[in-house]
Amino acid sequence: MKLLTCFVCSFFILSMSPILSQTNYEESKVPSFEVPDPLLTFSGYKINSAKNWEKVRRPELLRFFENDIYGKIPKSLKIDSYTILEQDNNVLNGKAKRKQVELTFKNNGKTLSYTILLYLPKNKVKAPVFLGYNFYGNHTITEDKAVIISSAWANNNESFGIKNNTLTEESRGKRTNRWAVEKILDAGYGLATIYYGEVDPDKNDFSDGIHSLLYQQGQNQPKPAEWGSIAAWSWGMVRALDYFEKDPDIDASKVIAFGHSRLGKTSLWAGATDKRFAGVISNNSGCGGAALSKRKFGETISVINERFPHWFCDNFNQYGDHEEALPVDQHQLLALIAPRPLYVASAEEDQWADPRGEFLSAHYATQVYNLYGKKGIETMEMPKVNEPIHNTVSYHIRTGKHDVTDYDWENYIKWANTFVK
Ligand code: GTR
Repeated sequence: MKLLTCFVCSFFILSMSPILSQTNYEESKVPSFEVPDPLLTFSGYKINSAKNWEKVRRPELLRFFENDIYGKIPKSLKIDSYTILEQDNNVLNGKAKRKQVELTFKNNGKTLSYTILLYLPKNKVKAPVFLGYNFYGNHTITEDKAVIISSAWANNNESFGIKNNTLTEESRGKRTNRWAVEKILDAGYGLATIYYGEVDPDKNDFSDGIHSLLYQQGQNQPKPAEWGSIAAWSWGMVRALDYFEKDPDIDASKVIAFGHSRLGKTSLWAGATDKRFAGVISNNSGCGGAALSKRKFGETISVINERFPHWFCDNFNQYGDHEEALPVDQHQLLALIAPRPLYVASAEEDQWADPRGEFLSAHYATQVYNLYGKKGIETMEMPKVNEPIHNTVSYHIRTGKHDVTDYDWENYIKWANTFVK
């Protein structure tokens, strides 16, 4: 049965997608390419101070990523109201307070709500917080029976018991392995998580989610330079931060944006667009996240846009198989986070996300951190597996696959203790 499933699976993948079988996994086949200089403006002016970086270069790079990669948010929209749906000040064996807070947004006669699940260290007055989305609902990150199951659309997943695009009790606690809740609390941090599908369902359909609240009359999908889903999810993190500023239990000046994979692309974009995030973690974010696009190793722009046409703005399509035409690369996205602490993490078996491309990106972003007198990834030599480099810009590659593990969290906590707390 197992063999049969594997055979059927690989047959399906290969026959469905010739592009996947053409994926480059060989370093010798990485094309030679020029790494765009973060400190050289589009008009050829060399930046040599943090002041000029912020005044001239940072804004033009941000604009480029907005217009050509993730897409612009058409207009600002504030929280209409928030409701504490539930609170218990003595949970997880007396370790934590739990809150479930619903944020509501209104525009165009439409309403969107999403719920933040918060675990906060019980005896802390104002806690620093890790904020990150989850893939299958807040109730999957814990066995805690009180966590509300979202009624938002979800991708079907048999092993999680998700049928008819509906989340169920069956998946409660199924993702506890990815969320080191106790370790986070023991270190004096809170954890805030949101089911990403509540902000924008992860499908190529722009009739729902937050996009639909901000259309002009007659519009039913974003314009070519307007936001895709990654920008929408990032927006949701930014609005959560607005709420944190009102919550007396949270230190809103110490919120770290965390994300894995597509949600790592999301945490990077959130950190780039909102300087209030005190730090950013990219866990295995790969193509369109931390990895350099021009290396064409593992997932590429054309592949990601074909498989997930809704993630980026339509303007990004022009660079599929034309990476050389891109005047930027992802290290400049990382540089937009400077001088705030940044952690890029890879996994040895996650070649699809191009660990070396993620590492080099952190290295090339470092020159911007250096302008502020901060240390990053100064070397071009990749560290060995499980030998992290901890600086304001940190990096590790761990053994194992595309995932979030306790090892990752232990390192994020160590780094946060030194550079964020
Ligand atoms: C993959 C996608 C990656 C990554 C991943 C995930 O299929 O190709 O870019 O985002 O999904 O989010 O799990």
